[in-house]
Amino acid sequence: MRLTGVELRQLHMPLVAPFRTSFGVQEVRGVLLVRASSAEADGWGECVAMSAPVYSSEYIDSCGDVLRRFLIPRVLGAENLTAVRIAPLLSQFHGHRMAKAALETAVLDAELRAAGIPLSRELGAVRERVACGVSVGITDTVDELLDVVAGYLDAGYLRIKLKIEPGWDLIPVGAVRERFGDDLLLQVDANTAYTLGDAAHLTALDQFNLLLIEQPLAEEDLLGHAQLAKVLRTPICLDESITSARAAATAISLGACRIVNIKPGRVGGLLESRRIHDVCAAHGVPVWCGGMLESGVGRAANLALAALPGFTLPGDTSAPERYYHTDITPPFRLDDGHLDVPRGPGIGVDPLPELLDAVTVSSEWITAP
Ligand code: NPQ
Ligand code: MG
Repeated sequence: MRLTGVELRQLHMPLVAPFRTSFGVQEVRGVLLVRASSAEADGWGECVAMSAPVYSSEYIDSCGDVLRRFLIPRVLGAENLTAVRIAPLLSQFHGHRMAKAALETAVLDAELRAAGIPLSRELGAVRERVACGVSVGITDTVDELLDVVAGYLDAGYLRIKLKIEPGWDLIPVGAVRERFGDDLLLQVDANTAYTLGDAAHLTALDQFNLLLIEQPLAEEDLLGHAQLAKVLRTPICLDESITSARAAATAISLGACRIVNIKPGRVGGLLESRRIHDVCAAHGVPVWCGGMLESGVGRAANLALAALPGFTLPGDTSAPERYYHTDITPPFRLDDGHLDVPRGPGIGVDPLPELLDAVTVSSEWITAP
């Protein structure tokens, strides 16, 4: 395949309700979509960076810039381009994994559409539907949290993840456990909000029989997580820290985590995600698919990945109405707590032009000189 051009399209998607985490409140999702065009087929990739560098160092405009100036020009010239050649072609450029992931996914989608192969089959999926959990933001009161959780359980979600931070942890988590009982699959996500000095405090979470605590400490602090793991009974799961298969291998060897959250954007793409899945499987470490408030384009790719055998815990692959009034693809529907893995070629869904145009704020094409 040879690319004829790449489109960078910025979307503005209002959230159904503000989403509060330890790093701030989001009311709108800015989305950067990448479309890879070739004579055979077009493919789509969603860049999961946020508008500001508060989850990781990347943000939408940094991704647009590096894609436009460095990444896209490097792949536009390439003959016999395939998705597996993207990472080697881009390896001279450090970091910028979310930007690289979006470009790789767009090329992989185009390649698979041209060949008529579903992404799930290409990755090695063993499931036709995926068990879904939901991530619940910080609320103003515990009563409000209990109402929100009740609503998601009514909708069928199979696992609840509560966002926590210092000052919003033991009381809300205890209240949810108390109200919904011991059988509820419950976990928490701190998005790096604690320090090792909080270790004694965090051990009080052990009484709530959580599935896991996600990323309590800083992104770079693998040793700190390993020390924390010595005093916590609750398994530590890493999100922000796992930036590659090598990082996963290091974290597991150090005893910094017993579970891994895989997000293709954070690790540089679906192919690196599969390598992380394989490293974890070899160590007996369960994985689950994270979420970044994706539109239907990113969600479709996540579902294909989450259908791999090592994804044994419900992911943050929620239905679109959790976040949006209208999505840009035909809607995925939660059925008995599960979403179907798309069956069509590539990511298996197409953005609907009218819906896409309605939320598009800008578009530019980058073509070969
Ligand atoms: C996490 N996701 O696991 C993230 C972080 C996150 C579903 O909890 C706008 C865009 C708001 C991306 C809030 C979930 C976000 C975002 C949180 C990502 O850590
Ligand atoms: Mg997380």
